[in-house]
This record gives sequence, C-alpha cells and structure tokens, in this order.
Amino acid sequence: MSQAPESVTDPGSTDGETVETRGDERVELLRADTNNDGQTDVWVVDTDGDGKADLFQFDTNGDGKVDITMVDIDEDGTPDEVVDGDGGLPPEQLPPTVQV
Ligand SMILES: [Ca+2]
Ligand SMILES: [Ca+2]
Ligand SMILES: [Ca+2]
Repeated sequence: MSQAPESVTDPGSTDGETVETRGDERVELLRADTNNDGQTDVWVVDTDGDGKADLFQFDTNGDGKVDITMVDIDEDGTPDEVVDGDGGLPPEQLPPTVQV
C-alpha cells in the first residue's frame, strides 16, 4: 500500500460541483425575479424542513438556469460554500413569487 492518499477525482462534469446541503428536501421559501423578465433568478430554499433558508441560488445571466449556488450549512446567515452552477440541485421552472 504505497499509493498516494485518495485524491479528489473529477466526476466528468464541467457543469459545476455538487453541493452538500443540510437535508434532502427542497422547500422554496422565496423565488424572486430581480430583472423583471418574468423568470425566476433568485431562489431561497430550506433543505431540512426547519423553516430556515440554507440554500441560495442565483441566475446571473437571465437564462433561467442557476449560475451560482450558495450553501449556509450552519444557518448563521453566512454562506459556507459557494459553487458555480446549480450544485446538482436544479430548481423547478416555476414563476417567481416576488417581483423585485
Ligand atoms: Ca428574471
Ligand atoms: Ca433549513
Ligand atoms: Ca443563468
């Protein structure tokens, strides 16, 4: 056993990494349309059912797909992990609940 320590291998996807969240649920507390094109571009999500947001996703280029995903794993209001893409958690294409 002289092999190097286990290395992180690329799963083969270039669409960003998968994020770890507090739970497996997806309760969308808020969806917002910040550029008023009728498509959601901000998602605020609770993944463990405690009613507090711990997953935040943003569509920054207006194509309706998530470009940045932030996870607040300890729910202290500060993102603990930020990844490109949807983090393996693509939102449903639903109309925004809030027009900003
Ligand atoms: Ca929008
Ligand atoms: Ca939560
Ligand atoms: Ca996008």
